[in-house]
Amino acid sequence: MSPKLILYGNKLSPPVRAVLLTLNALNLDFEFRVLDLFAKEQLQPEFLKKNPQHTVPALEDGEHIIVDSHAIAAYLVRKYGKDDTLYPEDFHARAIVDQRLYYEAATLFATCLKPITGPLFHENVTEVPKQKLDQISEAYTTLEAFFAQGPYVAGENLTIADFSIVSTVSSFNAAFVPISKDKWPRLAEWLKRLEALPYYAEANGAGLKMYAALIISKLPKQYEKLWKKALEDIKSGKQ
Ligand SMILES: N[C@@H](CCC(=O)N[C@@H](CS)C(=O)NCC(=O)O)C(=O)O
Repeated sequence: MSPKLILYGNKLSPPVRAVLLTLNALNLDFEFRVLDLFAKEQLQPEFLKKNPQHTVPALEDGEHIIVDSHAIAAYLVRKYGKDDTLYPEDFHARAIVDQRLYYEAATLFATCLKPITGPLFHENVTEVPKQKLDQISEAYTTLEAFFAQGPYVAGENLTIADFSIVSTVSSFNAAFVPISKDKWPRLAEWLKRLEALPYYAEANGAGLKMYAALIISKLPKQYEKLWKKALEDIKSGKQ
Protein backbone atom coordinates (compact mmCIF):
# COMPACT_ATOMS: atom_id res chain seq x y z
CA MET A 1 0.00 0.00 0.00
CA SER A 2 1.40 3.44 -0.88
CA PRO A 3 1.90 5.93 2.01
CA LYS A 4 -0.78 8.45 2.77
CA LEU A 5 -0.47 11.77 0.95
CA ILE A 6 -0.45 14.84 3.21
CA LEU A 7 -1.06 18.28 1.74
CA TYR A 8 0.01 21.29 3.82
CA GLY A 9 -1.84 24.42 2.83
CA ASN A 10 -4.71 26.82 3.15
CA LYS A 11 -7.64 27.14 0.75
CA LEU A 12 -7.14 30.91 0.57
CA SER A 13 -3.95 30.27 -1.38
CA PRO A 14 -4.33 29.97 -5.18
CA PRO A 15 -1.35 27.54 -5.57
CA VAL A 16 -2.89 25.31 -2.89
CA ARG A 17 -6.19 25.33 -4.78
CA ALA A 18 -4.33 24.29 -7.98
CA VAL A 19 -3.04 21.21 -6.14
CA LEU A 20 -6.48 20.48 -4.66
CA LEU A 21 -7.89 20.50 -8.22
CA THR A 22 -5.19 18.04 -9.32
CA LEU A 23 -5.73 15.70 -6.34
CA ASN A 24 -9.48 15.73 -7.01
CA ALA A 25 -9.09 15.19 -10.76
CA LEU A 26 -6.94 12.14 -10.00
CA ASN A 27 -9.42 10.97 -7.37
CA LEU A 28 -6.66 10.58 -4.76
CA ASP A 29 -7.14 10.27 -1.01
CA PHE A 30 -5.14 12.72 1.04
CA GLU A 31 -5.02 14.45 4.40
CA PHE A 32 -5.24 18.24 4.34
CA ARG A 33 -3.23 19.93 7.12
CA VAL A 34 -4.21 23.58 7.35
CA LEU A 35 -1.54 26.19 8.08
CA ASP A 36 -2.69 29.65 9.21
CA LEU A 37 -0.45 31.94 7.16
CA PHE A 38 -1.64 35.06 9.00
CA ALA A 39 -0.48 33.44 12.24
CA LYS A 40 2.82 32.63 10.44
CA GLU A 41 2.45 28.89 11.07
CA GLN A 42 4.58 28.29 7.95
CA LEU A 43 7.56 29.68 9.91
CA GLN A 44 7.36 27.09 12.68
CA PRO A 45 10.56 24.98 12.89
CA GLU A 46 8.63 21.77 12.24
CA PHE A 47 7.36 23.09 8.87
CA LEU A 48 10.65 24.83 7.98
CA LYS A 49 12.35 21.44 8.22
CA LYS A 50 9.96 20.18 5.56
CA ASN A 51 10.06 23.32 3.43
CA PRO A 52 12.80 25.91 4.05
CA GLN A 53 11.05 28.17 1.52
CA HIS A 54 8.14 28.35 4.03
CA THR A 55 5.52 28.32 1.31
CA VAL A 56 2.32 26.36 0.79
CA PRO A 57 1.45 24.07 -0.85
CA ALA A 58 3.86 21.34 0.26
CA LEU A 59 3.11 17.68 -0.28
CA GLU A 60 4.37 14.82 1.84
CA ASP A 61 4.39 11.41 0.17
CA GLY A 62 6.06 9.01 2.59
CA GLU A 63 9.67 10.10 2.90
CA HIS A 64 9.37 12.58 0.02
CA ILE A 65 8.45 16.25 0.37
CA ILE A 66 7.55 18.11 -2.80
CA VAL A 67 7.24 21.88 -2.77
CA ASP A 68 5.72 24.30 -5.32
CA SER A 69 2.24 23.77 -6.78
CA HIS A 70 3.54 23.22 -10.34
CA ALA A 71 6.08 20.59 -9.28
CA ILE A 72 3.51 18.90 -7.03
CA ALA A 73 0.83 18.73 -9.74
CA ALA A 74 3.29 17.27 -12.28
CA TYR A 75 4.54 14.74 -9.71
CA LEU A 76 1.03 13.61 -8.81
CA VAL A 77 0.04 12.97 -12.43
CA ARG A 78 3.31 11.17 -13.25
CA LYS A 79 3.18 9.00 -10.15
CA TYR A 80 -0.54 8.39 -9.71
CA GLY A 81 -2.30 9.29 -12.99
CA LYS A 82 -4.03 6.43 -14.82
CA ASP A 83 -2.92 8.09 -18.07
CA ASP A 84 -0.87 11.13 -19.08
CA THR A 85 -3.58 13.48 -20.39
CA LEU A 86 -3.26 15.92 -17.47
CA TYR A 87 0.52 16.15 -18.01
CA PRO A 88 1.47 14.62 -21.37
CA GLU A 89 4.60 12.54 -21.93
CA ASP A 90 4.90 13.74 -25.54
CA PHE A 91 7.81 16.26 -25.72
CA HIS A 92 5.97 18.88 -27.72
CA ALA A 93 2.67 18.67 -25.85
CA ARG A 94 4.51 18.81 -22.52
CA ALA A 95 6.54 21.84 -23.62
CA ILE A 96 3.29 23.77 -24.11
CA VAL A 97 1.95 22.69 -20.71
CA ASP A 98 5.27 23.61 -19.06
CA GLN A 99 5.29 27.02 -20.73
CA ARG A 100 1.78 27.74 -19.39
CA LEU A 101 2.85 26.58 -15.90
CA TYR A 102 5.89 28.88 -15.97
CA TYR A 103 3.66 31.71 -17.20
CA GLU A 104 1.42 31.19 -14.18
CA ALA A 105 4.38 31.04 -11.79
CA ALA A 106 6.36 33.98 -13.14
CA THR A 107 3.70 36.32 -14.49
CA LEU A 108 0.24 35.61 -13.07
CA PHE A 109 1.29 34.75 -9.53
CA ALA A 110 4.66 36.48 -9.03
CA THR A 111 4.18 39.63 -11.15
CA CYS A 112 0.42 40.23 -11.01
CA LEU A 113 -0.99 38.69 -7.81
CA LYS A 114 1.73 38.79 -5.16
CA PRO A 115 2.57 42.51 -5.54
CA ILE A 116 -1.13 43.26 -4.89
CA THR A 117 -1.85 40.88 -2.04
CA GLY A 118 1.47 41.38 -0.20
CA PRO A 119 0.78 45.08 0.57
CA LEU A 120 -2.95 44.40 1.19
CA PHE A 121 -2.35 41.66 3.72
CA HIS A 122 0.84 42.86 5.36
CA GLU A 123 1.13 46.65 4.94
CA ASN A 124 -2.45 47.83 5.58
CA VAL A 125 -2.74 49.21 2.04
CA THR A 126 -6.41 49.84 1.19
CA GLU A 127 -6.34 50.59 -2.55
CA VAL A 128 -4.89 48.70 -5.53
CA PRO A 129 -3.08 51.04 -7.99
CA LYS A 130 -4.58 51.18 -11.48
CA GLN A 131 -1.26 50.12 -13.02
CA LYS A 132 -1.50 46.79 -11.16
CA LEU A 133 -5.06 46.24 -12.33
CA ASP A 134 -3.94 47.06 -15.90
CA GLN A 135 -1.30 44.31 -15.65
CA ILE A 136 -4.09 41.83 -14.93
CA SER A 137 -6.04 43.03 -17.99
CA GLU A 138 -2.87 42.61 -20.11
CA ALA A 139 -2.52 39.05 -18.80
CA TYR A 140 -6.15 38.36 -19.75
CA THR A 141 -5.32 39.48 -23.30
CA THR A 142 -2.33 37.10 -23.43
CA LEU A 143 -4.48 34.24 -22.12
CA GLU A 144 -7.20 35.04 -24.68
CA ALA A 145 -4.57 34.43 -27.39
CA PHE A 146 -3.65 31.03 -25.87
CA PHE A 147 -7.20 29.84 -26.60
CA ALA A 148 -6.56 30.11 -30.37
CA GLN A 149 -4.98 26.63 -29.92
CA GLY A 150 -8.07 25.02 -28.35
CA PRO A 151 -10.60 25.18 -25.51
CA TYR A 152 -8.02 24.67 -22.74
CA VAL A 153 -4.94 26.75 -21.91
CA ALA A 154 -2.56 24.23 -23.51
CA GLY A 155 -4.77 23.17 -26.43
CA GLU A 156 -7.36 20.42 -26.87
CA ASN A 157 -7.15 18.74 -23.44
CA LEU A 158 -7.62 19.70 -19.83
CA THR A 159 -4.18 19.68 -18.15
CA ILE A 160 -2.57 20.74 -14.88
CA ALA A 161 -1.85 24.09 -16.58
CA ASP A 162 -5.62 24.77 -16.47
CA PHE A 163 -5.68 24.00 -12.74
CA SER A 164 -2.71 26.27 -12.13
CA ILE A 165 -4.00 29.17 -14.21
CA VAL A 166 -7.60 28.95 -13.00
CA SER A 167 -6.42 29.27 -9.40
CA THR A 168 -5.00 32.76 -10.04
CA VAL A 169 -7.35 33.90 -12.82
CA SER A 170 -10.49 33.03 -10.80
CA SER A 171 -8.96 35.05 -7.94
CA PHE A 172 -8.33 38.06 -10.22
CA ASN A 173 -11.86 37.73 -11.58
CA ALA A 174 -13.53 37.52 -8.16
CA ALA A 175 -11.47 40.17 -6.40
CA PHE A 176 -9.81 42.59 -8.83
CA VAL A 177 -10.72 42.63 -12.55
CA PRO A 178 -13.97 40.92 -13.59
CA ILE A 179 -13.52 39.08 -16.91
CA SER A 180 -15.64 40.91 -19.47
CA LYS A 181 -17.29 38.54 -21.97
CA ASP A 182 -17.01 41.25 -24.63
CA LYS A 183 -13.28 41.86 -24.20
CA TRP A 184 -12.10 38.30 -23.48
CA PRO A 185 -14.83 35.94 -24.77
CA ARG A 186 -12.71 32.77 -24.96
CA LEU A 187 -11.26 33.35 -21.50
CA ALA A 188 -14.78 33.84 -20.09
CA GLU A 189 -15.96 30.61 -21.76
CA TRP A 190 -12.95 28.71 -20.42
CA LEU A 191 -13.63 29.87 -16.88
CA LYS A 192 -17.21 28.58 -17.18
CA ARG A 193 -15.85 25.27 -18.54
CA LEU A 194 -13.57 24.88 -15.52
CA GLU A 195 -16.33 25.92 -13.08
CA ALA A 196 -18.46 23.08 -14.49
CA LEU A 197 -15.95 20.39 -13.42
CA PRO A 198 -17.58 18.21 -10.74
CA TYR A 199 -14.80 18.85 -8.22
CA TYR A 200 -14.33 22.59 -8.94
CA ALA A 201 -16.59 23.94 -6.18
CA GLU A 202 -14.91 21.96 -3.45
CA ALA A 203 -11.33 22.27 -4.72
CA ASN A 204 -11.27 25.90 -5.89
CA GLY A 205 -14.69 27.53 -5.33
CA ALA A 206 -14.83 27.31 -1.53
CA GLY A 207 -11.39 28.87 -0.97
CA LEU A 208 -12.05 31.44 -3.69
CA LYS A 209 -15.18 32.70 -1.87
CA MET A 210 -13.20 33.18 1.36
CA TYR A 211 -10.41 34.87 -0.61
CA ALA A 212 -12.79 37.32 -2.33
CA ALA A 213 -14.53 38.16 0.96
CA LEU A 214 -11.18 38.87 2.58
CA ILE A 215 -10.05 41.12 -0.29
CA ILE A 216 -13.37 43.04 -0.28
CA SER A 217 -12.94 43.67 3.45
CA LYS A 218 -9.49 45.17 2.72
CA LEU A 219 -10.66 47.48 -0.07
CA PRO A 220 -13.73 49.32 1.24
CA LYS A 221 -13.24 52.48 -0.88
CA GLN A 222 -12.44 50.64 -4.11
CA TYR A 223 -15.50 48.43 -3.74
CA GLU A 224 -17.73 51.37 -2.84
CA LYS A 225 -16.71 52.97 -6.16
CA LEU A 226 -17.35 49.70 -8.05
CA TRP A 227 -20.76 49.21 -6.44
CA LYS A 228 -21.74 52.82 -7.19
CA LYS A 229 -20.70 52.36 -10.83
CA ALA A 230 -22.61 49.04 -11.07
CA LEU A 231 -25.73 50.73 -9.63
CA GLU A 232 -25.41 53.62 -12.11
CA ASP A 233 -24.99 51.12 -14.98
CA ILE A 234 -28.11 49.23 -13.86
CA LYS A 235 -30.08 52.49 -13.60
CA SER A 236 -28.92 53.67 -17.04
CA GLY A 237 -29.74 50.25 -18.55
CA LYS A 238 -26.10 49.33 -19.35
CA GLN A 239 -26.38 46.11 -17.31
N1 LIG B 1 5.34 29.31 -6.72
C1 LIG B 1 4.84 28.80 -5.47
C2 LIG B 1 4.23 29.95 -4.65
C3 LIG B 1 3.87 29.52 -3.25
C4 LIG B 1 3.54 30.71 -2.35
O1 LIG B 1 4.17 31.78 -2.46
N2 LIG B 1 2.57 30.50 -1.45
C5 LIG B 1 2.22 31.55 -0.51
C6 LIG B 1 0.70 31.50 -0.26
S1 LIG B 1 -0.22 31.92 -1.70
C7 LIG B 1 2.90 31.29 0.82
O2 LIG B 1 3.00 30.17 1.24
N3 LIG B 1 3.36 32.36 1.49
C8 LIG B 1 3.93 32.26 2.79
C9 LIG B 1 5.37 32.65 2.85
O3 LIG B 1 5.99 32.95 1.80
O4 LIG B 1 5.89 32.68 3.97
C10 LIG B 1 3.81 27.70 -5.73
O5 LIG B 1 3.24 27.68 -6.82
O6 LIG B 1 3.64 26.83 -4.87
